[in-house]
Amino acid sequence: MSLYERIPNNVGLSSDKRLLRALEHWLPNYMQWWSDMGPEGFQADDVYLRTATSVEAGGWAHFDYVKMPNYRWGIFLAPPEHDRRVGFGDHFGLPVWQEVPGEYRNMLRRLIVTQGDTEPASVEQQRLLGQSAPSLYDLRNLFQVNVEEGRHLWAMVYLLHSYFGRDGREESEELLERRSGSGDKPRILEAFNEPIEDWLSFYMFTTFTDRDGKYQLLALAESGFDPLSRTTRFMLTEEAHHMFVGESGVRRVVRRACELMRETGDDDVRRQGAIDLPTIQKYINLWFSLSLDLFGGEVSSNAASFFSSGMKGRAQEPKYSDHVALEGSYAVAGEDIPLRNAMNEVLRDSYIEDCEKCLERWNRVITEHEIPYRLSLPDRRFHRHIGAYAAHRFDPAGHRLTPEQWNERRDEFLPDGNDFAYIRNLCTPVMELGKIAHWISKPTTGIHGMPFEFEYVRRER
Ligand code: BYC
Repeated sequence: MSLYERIPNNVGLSSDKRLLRALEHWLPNYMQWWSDMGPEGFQADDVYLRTATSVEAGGWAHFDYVKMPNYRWGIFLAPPEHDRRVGFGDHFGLPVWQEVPGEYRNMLRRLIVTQGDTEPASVEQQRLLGQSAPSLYDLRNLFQVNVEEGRHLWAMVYLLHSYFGRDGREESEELLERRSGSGDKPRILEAFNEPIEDWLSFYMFTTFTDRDGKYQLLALAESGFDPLSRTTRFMLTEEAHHMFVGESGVRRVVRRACELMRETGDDDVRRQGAIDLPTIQKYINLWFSLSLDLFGGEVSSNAASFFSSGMKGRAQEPKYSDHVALEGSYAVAGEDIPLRNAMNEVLRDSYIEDCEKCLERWNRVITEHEIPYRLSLPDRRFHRHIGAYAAHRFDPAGHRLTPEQWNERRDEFLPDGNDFAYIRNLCTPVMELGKIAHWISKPTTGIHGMPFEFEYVRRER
């Protein structure tokens, strides 16, 4: 089968000789990377996966068993919009670009590379998790997320190969060379160098870090560079499932804790082999704060340039009334900042609002069990490493602490070595059909109309 027949696409791959040549070179390296850094120990198994085969709203995905190395990673752009215009910034109202505008080439390449870098990074972070999955259903969801992150890398590599010539090809190779957590060639953004060694971390990551993905993709979907906008719009369709995996995963852990608290009358569910609510809170503190850093500095001239050039907007830009943003200001860390310089903070605010809704849904489970406890998001100042709050220490309520106070109290706020070890020990694999680990409740429905008891992963025998 020729290359273009193996790659589902709606970008006219069969007649795009330049792209085909670039992909022919890149694909073997990608497959090598997947074999080295993709999920370890499951490559020969049949996994019930969703594959994107078109961009039709009703039927874009196909579900079937596939071995992960045979997954058909494809290239899809959302359909073009007739007479689309730049929606914000200095070029507001002019026709969108179909080719890279020369004066913004470096900026655009950097945005695409930063976005692209996160995709393989997350696969690397999650590489060993399959070996401790709480059920076949969860195992399948992990692999679904992994193959789609692989496809999102393809989406960015498509842009680099098609629009950036030789340096695009070089960047595409480097995307396969950096490694999450590596000392000499780490991934670009910090949260993507953090280890994910247990399933609570995985659910937190897919809740909070994938949700940063959603907001960054929404902002890029507004781009005046039309191929970037169309690519990211389709990526958002897949991203929704990743956040579902995270949010419902945490909800099931919370539910299990609550059930055991009610059944036994004992608040310390660690004694029953489950995860207690205060530990869940510490994980929220960790992953929410790491994900807030991904929005960059509160005051950023880079963000102002992304906006003025029309390359990166705000999430759902049409809902704002002023798309030029030359006059407004935004309150940041107690000061009024020219609006364009505050675009990272504007996006972060939309994100925080969305995260709050997630917390409400988790708290509803606790309330249903009549347990007097509430999970909450820490203050935005807490545990930050990027931006205005990075230089100081704050508690989760946002009160400033001295370095000594922080050192003394750090383990109240964030998981410590014992917490991680406890959770890791709980995560022993459960691979029997229809079975689930003791520390998490079953999902209410399965995948694609299948029951929980479905054989989502057929282990190689
Ligand atoms: N870590 O002006 P500043 C996803 C750097 S997740 C390390 O404050 P700027 C996914 C910055 O590069 C979404 N470095 O921020 C989720 C700059 O460096 P230079 C990924 C950082 O430039 C789960 C300096 O600090 N997509 O899709 O506005 C699974 C000053 O920067 C960090 C995107 O991020 C950090 N956290 O950057 C799979 C969209 N933050 O110039 C996938 C593309 C900042 O001094 N990226 N720096 O060398 C962007 O739009 C922007 O680059 C940022 C903010 C949002 C990252």
